[in-house]
Amino acid sequence: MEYKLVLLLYLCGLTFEITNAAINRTFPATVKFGIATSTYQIEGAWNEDGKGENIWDHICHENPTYIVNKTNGDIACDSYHKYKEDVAMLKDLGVDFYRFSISWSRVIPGGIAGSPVNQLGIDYYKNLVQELVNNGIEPMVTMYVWDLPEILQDLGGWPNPELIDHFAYYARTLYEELGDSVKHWMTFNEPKQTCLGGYGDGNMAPGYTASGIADYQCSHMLLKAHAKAYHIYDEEFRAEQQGSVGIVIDTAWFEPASGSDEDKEAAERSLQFMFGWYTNPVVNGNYPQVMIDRVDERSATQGYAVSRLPKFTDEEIEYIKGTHDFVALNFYTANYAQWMEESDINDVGYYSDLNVNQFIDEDWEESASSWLRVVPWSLRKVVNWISKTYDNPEIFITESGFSDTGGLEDDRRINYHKEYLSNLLEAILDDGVNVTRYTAWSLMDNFEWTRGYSERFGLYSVDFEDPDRPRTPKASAAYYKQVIATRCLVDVCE
Ligand code: GBE
Repeated sequence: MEYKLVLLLYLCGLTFEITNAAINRTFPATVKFGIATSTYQIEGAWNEDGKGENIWDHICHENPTYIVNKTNGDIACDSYHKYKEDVAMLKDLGVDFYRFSISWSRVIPGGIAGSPVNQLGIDYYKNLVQELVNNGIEPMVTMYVWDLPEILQDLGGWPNPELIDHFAYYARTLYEELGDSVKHWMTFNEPKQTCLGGYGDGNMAPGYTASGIADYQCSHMLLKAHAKAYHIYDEEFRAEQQGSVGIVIDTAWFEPASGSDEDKEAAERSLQFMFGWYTNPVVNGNYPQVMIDRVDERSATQGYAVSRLPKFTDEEIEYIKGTHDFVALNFYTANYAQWMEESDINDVGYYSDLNVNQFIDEDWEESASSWLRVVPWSLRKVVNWISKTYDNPEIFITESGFSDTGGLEDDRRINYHKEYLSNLLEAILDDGVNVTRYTAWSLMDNFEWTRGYSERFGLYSVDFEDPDRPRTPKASAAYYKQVIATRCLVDVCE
C-alpha cells in the first residue's frame, strides 16, 4: 500500500514538494457513490401481476441445463416483494444513488409498440422510485438488462429492425410514467452481451451462435434503438424533465503483451472492437474504422457481396452521433493483447475478425468467476484511454465488483473495491479524468445469469434456501458505508 510521500528539499531557499499517488486522499465532492442490481437477477415474481414471459424466463424453463445447478430467477432475491427492505439497505449504506433496471415484459407484457401498459407492473417501479426519493436516494435506471419479452424473440429478436420501434415505445412509456423522478436513464446494459452473448457465442439468452453475422445485425438495430430512445427524450421530455440519457458499455482493459508496435496495435484494436463497437457510434456516428476495415476486408475475401458489418447511411450516422450525455462503463478486469497470425480466412466470427491473442497473467488474483481477475491498475488505464479517445467526456463507472462463493467476512471484496477506488482516485486527482460516479456491483448476491447462484458479488448476502430470502450485510457493506461517509479509502485521510 502506498502512502503519501512528501519530500521536502530545502535547497537554495527553494521548497519542492513531490507527492506521489497516495491512497489517503479524499474523493472530491464531484464524485457520487452508488450500487447496482438488475431486474431479472433480483426481482423474482416472474409471472405475477400480469408480467409477460421474457427470454431469461424462457431459457431457464425450457433449457434448465443452460444454467449452473439448473437454477433460475423465478424467485431470485424476491425484490418484487421486498423492495422496501432493499431501500432500507441502500439507506444504511448511505449511497447517493441506486442503479436498477426495469423489466420490459412487466411493463409491456405484449412487447410490441402500442400494446397495453400493465398498470401493476408500472406501479411496482413507481413505488420503488418513490421509496428511493423518500429516502434521499437518487434513482438511476437502465431500461434493458438482457430480458427481452419472449414475444419479441419470437419475431426474431434484436436482428429484426422492427424492434427499434418496439423499444422506442417502451422507452417513451418509461419517460412518461417515471421521468418526473428519474433523471438518469441508460437505454442498454452491455450491448455486447446482448449481441455477442445472445447471437454470437451463445453465452446469454437466447443462446444463438451465429457470430460474425447475427451479433453484428443485433448491434446495428440496438444502436438505432438507442439513438431513437435518446432523440425521443430530446424532443419530447428533456425540456420539462431536465434529465440525461446514455448507454452502458462494458470492456476489459487490454494491455499490450510487449512494447512492440504489433502488440500495441493488438491492444488498441481489442479496445476498439469491445468498447468502440458501441461507443464510437454514439460519440462519432459510426463503428471504429479498424472494425469497418477488418470486417469489410475479411467479408470480401470470404466471397460476401456485402460486408457482414452492416453500414449506416449518412443520415443514420448523423442521427446516432452524439446520442449520449455521459459515458457509462462497466469495468471489472484486464487481459493482455498480443499480435497473432491472421486466422483461417474461412472462419466467420467476431473473434476471427478481431484476430488478437488475448490472455491473462496467472499471477493476477483470482475470483469465483473464470473471466474476472483482480487488476486494479487497469481501471486507471481504461478511464484515461476513454478520456483521451473520446475527448474527455463525463464518465460514470456503472458497475465494478468481485465474486466469491459466499461468506460474510469478505476481505477480498473489500480489497478489490479499495484498490480499484484508489486507482480511480489517481485518475481523477492526478490525471484529471472526469469520472463522477462509482457504482459497486452488487447490492446483494443474486442470479448470475448462466452461473446461477454459484458466484456471489453482493455486499449483502442472501439466503436462497430460506423462502423469505433474508439479507445480511457482509464486511464489505460496512467498508463501503465508511468510504461513502468519509470519502476516504483508509481509516484516516489527509
Ligand atoms: C456484468 O457484466 C453484468 O452487467 C452483470 O449483470 C453481472 O451480474 C456481472 O457482470 C457479474 O457477472 O464463461 O467466461 O465465457 C463470460 C460484466 C461472460 C461483463 C462475464 C460477460 C463478464 C460480460 C462468460 N462475461 N461480463 S465465460
